[in-house]
Amino acid sequence: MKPSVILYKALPDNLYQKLEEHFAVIQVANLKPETVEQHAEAFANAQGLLGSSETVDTALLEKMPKLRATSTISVGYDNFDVDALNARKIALMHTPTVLTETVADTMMALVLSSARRIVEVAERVKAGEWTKGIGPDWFGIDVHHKTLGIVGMGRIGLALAQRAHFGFGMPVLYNARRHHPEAEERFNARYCDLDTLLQEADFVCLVLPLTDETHHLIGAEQFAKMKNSAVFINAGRGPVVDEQALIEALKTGQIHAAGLDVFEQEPLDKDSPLLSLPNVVALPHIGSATHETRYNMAACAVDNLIDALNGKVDKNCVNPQAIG
Ligand code: 8YV
Repeated sequence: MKPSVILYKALPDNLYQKLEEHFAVIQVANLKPETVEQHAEAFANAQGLLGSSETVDTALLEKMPKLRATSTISVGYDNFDVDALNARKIALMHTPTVLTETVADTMMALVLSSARRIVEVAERVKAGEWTKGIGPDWFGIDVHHKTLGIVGMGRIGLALAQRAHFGFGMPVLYNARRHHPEAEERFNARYCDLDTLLQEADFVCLVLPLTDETHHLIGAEQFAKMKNSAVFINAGRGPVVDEQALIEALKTGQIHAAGLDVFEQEPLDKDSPLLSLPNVVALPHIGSATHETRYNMAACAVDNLIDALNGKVDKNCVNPQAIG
Protein backbone atom coordinates (compact mmCIF):
# COMPACT_ATOMS: atom_id res chain seq x y z
CA MET A 1 0.00 0.00 0.00
CA LYS A 2 1.21 3.49 -0.84
CA PRO A 3 1.94 5.78 2.13
CA SER A 4 -0.69 8.48 2.47
CA VAL A 5 0.08 12.19 2.39
CA ILE A 6 -1.94 15.31 3.12
CA LEU A 7 -1.64 18.03 0.47
CA TYR A 8 -2.74 21.50 1.62
CA LYS A 9 -1.81 23.60 -1.41
CA ALA A 10 -2.95 23.34 -5.06
CA LEU A 11 -0.37 21.76 -7.37
CA PRO A 12 -0.04 21.87 -11.17
CA ASP A 13 -1.70 18.75 -12.70
CA ASN A 14 1.52 16.99 -13.68
CA LEU A 15 3.01 17.43 -10.21
CA TYR A 16 -0.21 16.20 -8.59
CA GLN A 17 -0.02 13.12 -10.82
CA LYS A 18 3.61 12.53 -9.86
CA LEU A 19 2.64 12.73 -6.19
CA GLU A 20 -0.17 10.24 -6.79
CA GLU A 21 2.25 7.76 -8.43
CA HIS A 22 4.05 7.54 -5.10
CA PHE A 23 1.39 8.23 -2.49
CA ALA A 24 -2.31 8.08 -1.65
CA VAL A 25 -3.01 11.83 -1.75
CA ILE A 26 -5.65 13.51 0.38
CA GLN A 27 -6.11 17.13 -0.65
CA VAL A 28 -7.41 19.59 1.94
CA ALA A 29 -8.00 23.34 1.76
CA ASN A 30 -5.83 24.30 4.75
CA LEU A 31 -4.57 23.12 8.13
CA LYS A 32 -7.13 24.94 10.29
CA PRO A 33 -8.39 22.92 13.30
CA GLU A 34 -11.87 22.56 11.74
CA THR A 35 -10.33 21.12 8.54
CA VAL A 36 -8.22 18.70 10.57
CA GLU A 37 -11.33 17.68 12.53
CA GLN A 38 -13.28 17.12 9.33
CA HIS A 39 -10.55 14.82 7.91
CA ALA A 40 -9.49 13.38 11.26
CA GLU A 41 -8.86 9.85 9.98
CA ALA A 42 -6.79 11.03 6.99
CA PHE A 43 -4.65 13.20 9.27
CA ALA A 44 -4.29 10.33 11.76
CA ASN A 45 -2.96 8.01 9.03
CA ALA A 46 -0.83 10.40 7.00
CA GLN A 47 2.93 9.83 6.81
CA GLY A 48 3.63 12.96 4.77
CA LEU A 49 2.52 16.60 4.67
CA LEU A 50 2.99 18.94 1.69
CA GLY A 51 2.05 22.60 1.27
CA SER A 52 3.12 26.06 2.39
CA SER A 53 2.48 29.10 4.58
CA GLU A 54 0.41 27.40 7.32
CA THR A 55 1.30 26.81 10.94
CA VAL A 56 2.58 23.34 11.77
CA ASP A 57 2.67 23.18 15.57
CA THR A 58 2.33 20.62 18.35
CA ALA A 59 -1.48 20.81 18.26
CA LEU A 60 -1.42 19.68 14.61
CA LEU A 61 1.33 17.11 15.17
CA GLU A 62 -0.72 15.49 17.93
CA LYS A 63 -3.39 14.75 15.33
CA MET A 64 -0.78 13.15 13.05
CA PRO A 65 0.84 10.29 15.04
CA LYS A 66 2.21 8.55 11.91
CA LEU A 67 3.80 11.62 10.32
CA ARG A 68 7.37 11.02 9.08
CA ALA A 69 8.06 13.91 6.71
CA THR A 70 6.87 17.47 6.05
CA SER A 71 7.71 19.31 2.84
CA THR A 72 7.18 23.05 2.49
CA ILE A 73 6.96 24.92 -0.81
CA SER A 74 9.19 27.71 0.51
CA VAL A 75 12.68 28.39 1.72
CA GLY A 76 11.44 29.89 5.01
CA TYR A 77 10.14 27.56 7.70
CA ASP A 78 9.39 29.85 10.65
CA ASN A 79 5.81 28.54 10.57
CA PHE A 80 7.04 25.10 11.68
CA ASP A 81 7.76 24.07 15.26
CA VAL A 82 11.15 22.56 14.43
CA ASP A 83 11.81 21.39 18.01
CA ALA A 84 8.55 19.44 18.00
CA LEU A 85 9.44 17.89 14.62
CA ASN A 86 12.91 16.99 15.90
CA ALA A 87 11.50 15.38 19.04
CA ARG A 88 9.39 13.10 16.83
CA LYS A 89 12.20 12.60 14.24
CA ILE A 90 9.99 14.05 11.51
CA ALA A 91 11.93 15.37 8.51
CA LEU A 92 11.41 18.99 7.44
CA MET A 93 12.21 19.60 3.77
CA HIS A 94 12.33 23.03 2.07
CA THR A 95 13.17 24.60 -1.31
CA PRO A 96 16.27 26.74 -0.74
CA THR A 97 17.89 27.07 -4.15
CA VAL A 98 15.20 27.32 -6.84
CA LEU A 99 13.90 30.75 -5.78
CA THR A 100 17.19 32.55 -5.18
CA GLU A 101 17.48 34.52 -8.42
CA THR A 102 13.80 35.47 -8.51
CA VAL A 103 13.81 36.88 -4.98
CA ALA A 104 17.03 38.81 -5.74
CA ASP A 105 15.29 40.25 -8.83
CA THR A 106 12.37 41.35 -6.62
CA MET A 107 14.77 43.04 -4.22
CA MET A 108 16.45 44.93 -7.03
CA ALA A 109 12.99 45.96 -8.25
CA LEU A 110 12.27 47.32 -4.77
CA VAL A 111 15.57 49.20 -4.73
CA LEU A 112 14.85 50.79 -8.10
CA SER A 113 11.18 51.52 -7.57
CA SER A 114 11.73 53.05 -4.12
CA ALA A 115 14.62 55.25 -5.25
CA ARG A 116 13.10 56.36 -8.55
CA ARG A 117 9.49 56.50 -7.23
CA ILE A 118 8.42 54.27 -10.14
CA VAL A 119 5.06 53.20 -8.67
CA GLU A 120 4.14 56.66 -7.41
CA VAL A 121 4.92 58.53 -10.63
CA ALA A 122 3.32 55.84 -12.82
CA GLU A 123 0.13 56.30 -10.79
CA ARG A 124 0.32 60.06 -11.32
CA VAL A 125 0.62 59.51 -15.08
CA LYS A 126 -2.46 57.26 -15.01
CA ALA A 127 -4.32 59.90 -13.00
CA GLY A 128 -3.72 62.40 -15.83
CA GLU A 129 -1.25 64.58 -13.90
CA TRP A 130 1.38 64.57 -16.69
CA THR A 131 0.15 67.66 -18.45
CA LYS A 132 3.45 69.50 -19.03
CA GLY A 133 7.18 68.82 -18.65
CA ILE A 134 8.03 67.29 -15.30
CA GLY A 135 9.79 69.19 -12.51
CA PRO A 136 11.65 68.26 -9.32
CA ASP A 137 8.47 67.01 -7.65
CA TRP A 138 8.73 63.99 -10.00
CA PHE A 139 12.44 63.34 -9.41
CA GLY A 140 13.90 60.39 -7.54
CA ILE A 141 17.40 59.60 -6.29
CA ASP A 142 20.17 57.68 -8.05
CA VAL A 143 20.84 53.99 -7.47
CA HIS A 144 24.05 53.35 -9.45
CA HIS A 145 27.34 53.69 -7.57
CA LYS A 146 25.58 54.18 -4.21
CA THR A 147 26.47 51.84 -1.33
CA LEU A 148 24.23 48.80 -0.90
CA GLY A 149 24.16 47.08 2.50
CA ILE A 150 22.94 43.51 2.82
CA VAL A 151 21.89 42.14 6.20
CA GLY A 152 21.92 38.34 5.86
CA MET A 153 24.41 37.00 3.31
CA GLY A 154 22.82 33.71 2.30
CA ARG A 155 22.06 32.57 -1.23
CA ILE A 156 19.66 35.44 -1.92
CA GLY A 157 22.02 38.03 -0.41
CA LEU A 158 24.77 36.74 -2.68
CA ALA A 159 22.55 37.02 -5.77
CA LEU A 160 21.62 40.57 -4.74
CA ALA A 161 25.31 41.46 -4.28
CA GLN A 162 26.01 40.16 -7.79
CA ARG A 163 23.29 42.37 -9.28
CA ALA A 164 24.41 45.44 -7.33
CA HIS A 165 28.11 44.99 -8.09
CA PHE A 166 28.01 44.07 -11.78
CA GLY A 167 24.75 45.70 -12.82
CA PHE A 168 24.93 49.00 -10.95
CA GLY A 169 28.58 49.45 -9.92
CA MET A 170 27.54 49.64 -6.27
CA PRO A 171 29.99 49.09 -3.41
CA VAL A 172 28.49 46.28 -1.29
CA LEU A 173 28.63 46.04 2.52
CA TYR A 174 27.27 43.05 4.33
CA ASN A 175 26.57 41.79 7.81
CA ALA A 176 25.99 38.13 8.55
CA ARG A 177 26.73 35.56 11.22
CA ARG A 178 29.97 34.70 9.42
CA HIS A 179 32.22 35.96 6.66
CA HIS A 180 31.31 34.96 3.14
CA PRO A 181 34.53 34.61 1.11
CA GLU A 182 32.61 34.15 -2.15
CA ALA A 183 30.84 37.51 -1.70
CA GLU A 184 34.16 39.18 -0.93
CA GLU A 185 36.09 37.60 -3.81
CA ARG A 186 33.44 37.80 -6.53
CA PHE A 187 31.57 40.99 -5.66
CA ASN A 188 34.13 42.87 -3.60
CA ALA A 189 31.63 42.87 -0.69
CA ARG A 190 32.99 44.24 2.59
CA TYR A 191 32.01 42.58 5.88
CA CYS A 192 31.10 44.98 8.68
CA ASP A 193 29.15 45.03 11.93
CA LEU A 194 25.47 45.92 11.78
CA ASP A 195 25.91 49.46 13.15
CA THR A 196 28.55 50.31 10.54
CA LEU A 197 26.33 48.96 7.79
CA LEU A 198 23.36 50.99 9.02
CA GLN A 199 25.47 54.15 9.18
CA GLU A 200 27.19 53.78 5.80
CA ALA A 201 24.67 52.13 3.46
CA ASP A 202 22.51 54.18 1.09
CA PHE A 203 20.30 51.11 0.62
CA VAL A 204 19.80 48.88 3.66
CA CYS A 205 18.53 45.52 2.37
CA LEU A 206 17.23 42.89 4.76
CA VAL A 207 16.97 39.27 3.74
CA LEU A 208 16.90 37.34 6.99
CA PRO A 209 14.90 34.36 8.22
CA LEU A 210 12.64 34.90 11.23
CA THR A 211 14.08 33.38 14.41
CA ASP A 212 14.13 34.34 18.09
CA GLU A 213 17.41 36.18 17.39
CA THR A 214 16.17 38.15 14.37
CA HIS A 215 12.73 39.14 15.74
CA HIS A 216 12.61 42.99 15.79
CA LEU A 217 16.33 43.13 14.99
CA ILE A 218 15.63 46.45 13.26
CA GLY A 219 13.78 48.98 15.43
CA ALA A 220 13.86 52.65 16.44
CA GLU A 221 17.50 52.49 17.56
CA GLN A 222 18.60 51.02 14.23
CA PHE A 223 16.56 53.46 12.10
CA ALA A 224 18.15 56.30 14.09
CA LYS A 225 21.58 55.12 12.92
CA MET A 226 20.65 55.17 9.21
CA LYS A 227 21.24 58.16 6.94
CA ASN A 228 18.26 60.46 6.40
CA SER A 229 18.71 59.65 2.71
CA ALA A 230 18.67 55.87 3.31
CA VAL A 231 16.26 53.58 1.49
CA PHE A 232 15.19 50.54 3.52
CA ILE A 233 14.28 47.24 1.81
CA ASN A 234 12.83 44.12 3.45
CA ALA A 235 12.18 40.91 1.54
CA GLY A 236 12.89 38.30 4.23
CA ARG A 237 10.26 38.17 6.96
CA GLY A 238 8.14 41.06 8.27
CA PRO A 239 8.61 40.56 12.04
CA VAL A 240 12.38 41.04 11.71
CA VAL A 241 11.42 44.74 11.66
CA ASP A 242 9.51 46.66 14.32
CA GLU A 243 6.89 48.02 11.92
CA GLN A 244 5.75 50.85 14.22
CA ALA A 245 9.33 52.09 14.40
CA LEU A 246 9.61 51.85 10.61
CA ILE A 247 6.41 53.88 10.14
CA GLU A 248 7.74 56.51 12.56
CA ALA A 249 11.10 56.66 10.74
CA LEU A 250 9.34 57.15 7.41
CA LYS A 251 6.92 59.77 8.74
CA THR A 252 9.57 61.86 10.46
CA GLY A 253 12.09 61.75 7.62
CA GLN A 254 14.52 59.72 9.70
CA ILE A 255 14.88 57.62 6.53
CA HIS A 256 14.00 58.54 2.96
CA ALA A 257 11.89 55.64 1.69
CA ALA A 258 11.11 51.93 2.03
CA GLY A 259 10.44 49.04 -0.33
CA LEU A 260 8.68 46.18 1.43
CA ASP A 261 7.63 42.74 0.31
CA VAL A 262 6.92 41.37 3.81
CA PHE A 263 5.03 42.68 6.84
CA GLU A 264 4.39 41.86 10.48
CA GLN A 265 0.82 40.89 9.57
CA GLU A 266 0.07 39.44 6.14
CA PRO A 267 -2.06 40.32 4.28
CA LEU A 268 -1.29 43.90 5.26
CA ASP A 269 -4.17 45.56 7.10
CA LYS A 270 -5.97 47.97 4.76
CA ASP A 271 -5.71 50.69 7.44
CA SER A 272 -1.94 50.33 7.81
CA PRO A 273 -0.19 53.73 7.63
CA LEU A 274 2.29 52.07 5.26
CA LEU A 275 -0.39 52.21 2.58
CA SER A 276 -0.86 55.96 2.77
CA LEU A 277 2.81 56.98 2.95
CA PRO A 278 3.97 58.15 -0.50
CA ASN A 279 7.56 57.05 0.19
CA VAL A 280 6.62 53.36 0.58
CA VAL A 281 6.45 50.69 -2.10
CA ALA A 282 4.42 47.82 -0.62
CA LEU A 283 4.25 44.46 -2.41
CA PRO A 284 2.06 41.46 -1.46
CA HIS A 285 4.92 39.04 -0.59
CA ILE A 286 5.74 38.33 -4.26
CA GLY A 287 9.47 37.65 -3.74
CA SER A 288 9.34 34.25 -5.45
CA ALA A 289 6.05 34.72 -7.29
CA THR A 290 6.80 34.08 -10.95
CA HIS A 291 5.17 31.26 -12.90
CA GLU A 292 8.53 29.60 -13.48
CA THR A 293 9.82 29.81 -9.93
CA ARG A 294 6.58 28.86 -8.19
CA TYR A 295 6.43 25.79 -10.49
CA ASN A 296 10.06 24.91 -9.70
CA MET A 297 9.43 25.32 -5.97
CA ALA A 298 6.40 23.00 -6.10
CA ALA A 299 8.33 20.45 -8.18
CA CYS A 300 11.23 20.58 -5.73
CA ALA A 301 8.87 20.14 -2.76
CA VAL A 302 7.23 17.08 -4.39
CA ASP A 303 10.66 15.51 -5.02
CA ASN A 304 11.70 16.39 -1.47
CA LEU A 305 8.71 14.54 -0.03
CA ILE A 306 9.35 11.48 -2.21
CA ASP A 307 13.01 11.50 -1.10
CA ALA A 308 12.22 11.99 2.57
CA LEU A 309 9.62 9.22 2.72
CA ASN A 310 12.21 6.98 1.05
CA GLY A 311 14.73 7.85 3.75
CA LYS A 312 16.82 10.13 1.50
CA VAL A 313 17.51 13.40 3.29
CA ASP A 314 20.89 14.33 1.91
CA LYS A 315 19.58 17.49 0.26
CA ASN A 316 17.05 20.20 1.16
CA CYS A 317 16.49 18.79 4.64
CA VAL A 318 16.43 21.33 7.49
CA ASN A 319 16.94 18.81 10.30
CA PRO A 320 18.98 15.81 9.06
CA GLN A 321 20.79 15.46 12.40
CA ALA A 322 17.50 15.13 14.28
CA ILE A 323 16.13 12.31 12.20
CA GLY A 324 19.41 10.41 12.17
C1 8YV B 1 6.71 32.08 -0.58
C2 8YV B 1 8.72 32.63 0.86
O1 8YV B 1 6.03 33.23 -0.86
O2 8YV B 1 9.99 30.75 0.26
C3 8YV B 1 9.67 31.54 1.14
O3 8YV B 1 10.11 31.44 2.30
O4 8YV B 1 8.52 33.50 1.63
C4 8YV B 1 8.04 32.68 -0.44
O5 8YV B 1 8.86 32.29 -1.47
C5 8YV B 1 5.81 31.58 0.47
O6 8YV B 1 6.37 30.75 1.36
C6 8YV B 1 4.56 30.96 -0.17
O7 8YV B 1 4.82 29.73 -0.78
